[in-house]
Amino acid sequence: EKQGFSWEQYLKENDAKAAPSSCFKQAVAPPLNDFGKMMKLEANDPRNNTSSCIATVIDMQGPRLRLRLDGSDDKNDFWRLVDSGDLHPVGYCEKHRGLLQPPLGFRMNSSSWPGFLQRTLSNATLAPDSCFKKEPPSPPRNEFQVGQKLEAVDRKNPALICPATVGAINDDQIHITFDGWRGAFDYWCRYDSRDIFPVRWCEKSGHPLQSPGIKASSYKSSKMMRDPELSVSVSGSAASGSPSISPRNSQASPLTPSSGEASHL
Ligand code: MLZ
Repeated sequence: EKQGFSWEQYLKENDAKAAPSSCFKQAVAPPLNDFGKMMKLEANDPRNNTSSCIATVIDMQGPRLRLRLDGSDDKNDFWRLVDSGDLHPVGYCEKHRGLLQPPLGFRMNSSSWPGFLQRTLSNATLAPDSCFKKEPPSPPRNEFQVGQKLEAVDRKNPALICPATVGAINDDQIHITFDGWRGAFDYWCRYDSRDIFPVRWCEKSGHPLQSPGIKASSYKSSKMMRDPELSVSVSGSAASGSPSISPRNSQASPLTPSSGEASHL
């Protein structure tokens, strides 16, 4: 976020280090986004990864595309980087002896698929080859260390990239913990996941970066004043020796009061 969040200040305040960019499977310079909205391409169905499908660019943020599979509903959109290895120009599947498949949950009956495919591709704007950037290589091994800061996709709100910390490491897996969010959004991923980025990637690529949630201590005081019920459960858990607040619905209880985020659900 332009006005608010500064990595420089944040790292200093938290006496923290950024994970070096050599840890990540991301291009040193973020790739350019040459796609346009409504362009069509081929992508694997995220819910059925062996299927190649036709996808439409619904939205874009920096080098990320919000994609919707043609014939699917609007509830299963997904995001991919323009240098993702599973995006291809229309025609790629056929050239590689494959058949384009209807997406999982195709809205019509399957006998109408060939006709649907033909209709969806006639008069479509196909993304030109030059839009597709080469996928960067994976670093040879997991070099992350616990405590390092990074930027990571919030997989529950995949339009968002947020400040995060490496919470744990297990072989090729790292645990992504979102700063200020008490664990509700955390996940494990491979060290070469495309959902994690070095500090300042958003700034460099023109992608918005969310601000971290606020610290549990300041959260308690501000939230307690507005929510007497929570204040009871806070003191209750403190009395029982529990180290953190345990709200009834952790997902609906962000640590942040930040106004701009309500619309992301
Ligand atoms: N509206 C959502 C946004 C959560 C974003 C958290 N990112 C780590 C919520 O408040 O649950």
